[in-house]
Amino acid sequence: MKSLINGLQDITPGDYETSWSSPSNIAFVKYWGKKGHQLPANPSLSLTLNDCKTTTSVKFSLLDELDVSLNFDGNNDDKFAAKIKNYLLTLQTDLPWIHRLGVEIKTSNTFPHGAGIASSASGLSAFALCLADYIKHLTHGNDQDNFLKKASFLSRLASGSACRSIYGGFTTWGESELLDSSDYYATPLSVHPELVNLCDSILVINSQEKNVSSRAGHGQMGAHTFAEARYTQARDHFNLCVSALKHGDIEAVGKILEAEAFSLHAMMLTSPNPYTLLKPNSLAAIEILHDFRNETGLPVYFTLDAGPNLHLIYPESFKNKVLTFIGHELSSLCENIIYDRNGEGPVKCY
Ligand code: 2P0
Repeated sequence: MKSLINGLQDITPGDYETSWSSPSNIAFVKYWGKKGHQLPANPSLSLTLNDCKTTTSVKFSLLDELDVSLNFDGNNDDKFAAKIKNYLLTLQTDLPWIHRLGVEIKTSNTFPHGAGIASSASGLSAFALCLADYIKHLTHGNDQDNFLKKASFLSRLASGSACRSIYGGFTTWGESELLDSSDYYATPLSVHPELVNLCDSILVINSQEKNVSSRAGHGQMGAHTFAEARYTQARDHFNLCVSALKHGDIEAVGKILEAEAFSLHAMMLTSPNPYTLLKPNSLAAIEILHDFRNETGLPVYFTLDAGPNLHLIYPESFKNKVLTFIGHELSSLCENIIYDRNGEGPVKCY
């Protein structure tokens, strides 16, 4: 496929300031393993959140050489600035004028670090939206559909899961049987009305920084004994999950949600360099949740990101009962609980 940002080599960059707020997302079918340059080994599917988001403002200017500064929550963050600089340098073939950009970034998150919420998804999609907005400004573009597609393309190159945060509700990424599916950018997915409003209560079991990054975890899939079987399973789960979401079958969705969480963590346990990110309280919470579901029949299911913290997913109509359950039976296992839900996607602040 051709790059979505080609034909822009001869632009002369100028001054521009923009700001975007972009949410995180939680994967129902997981992206775990890559091919080529930032392309997924299997299609994935996620729900965009509402409250857990990053707000980023960027001042672009014309300089003699690329210079990136980044202020995170009021403090300069050279490590994060270096990551953004490296990312921008990966775009230099399509955007050679990147070498002459001044990029002054201010960013903040609504959620705490280490809360089991993908800050790379919200943070890098917020930055990519600012960059896409700058390109749109420089090219006088006004095609909104293409704008979001380009923003998703640019987000993916920064962090795979970030490309799914560009749209609200459910989003898919990766080639599949769906129309307009692509490995290069994400696409929104419409679902049954009964499954539009879902809650995500995040049980923060442990907020310490994990000792194996997602990038390293993806890397281990290259030499993983079970890689091909996992990609086949993920494709099957993807098709089943899309069908269940369209039919409003929360039980079928929940079954896949939990199978995907276990598979993701099984991949880590069986990697060439095995590891686990789970904690004893992660397993204790899963057992309590399963007992509760067996006793009450309520449709509340868990999933896990690449970390020890559980995301409890359930239809909004069961909120009161689930919150009482969490308060009585799970809160003592947690450092903190974050209550989120489906969201509408990114917003331009100015
Ligand atoms: C996902 N995760 O689908 C899966 C499930 C975590 C567990 O995508 O290397 O930060 O930046 O493309 O997107 C986390 O990996 O990896 C991830 P990069 P990313 O949400």
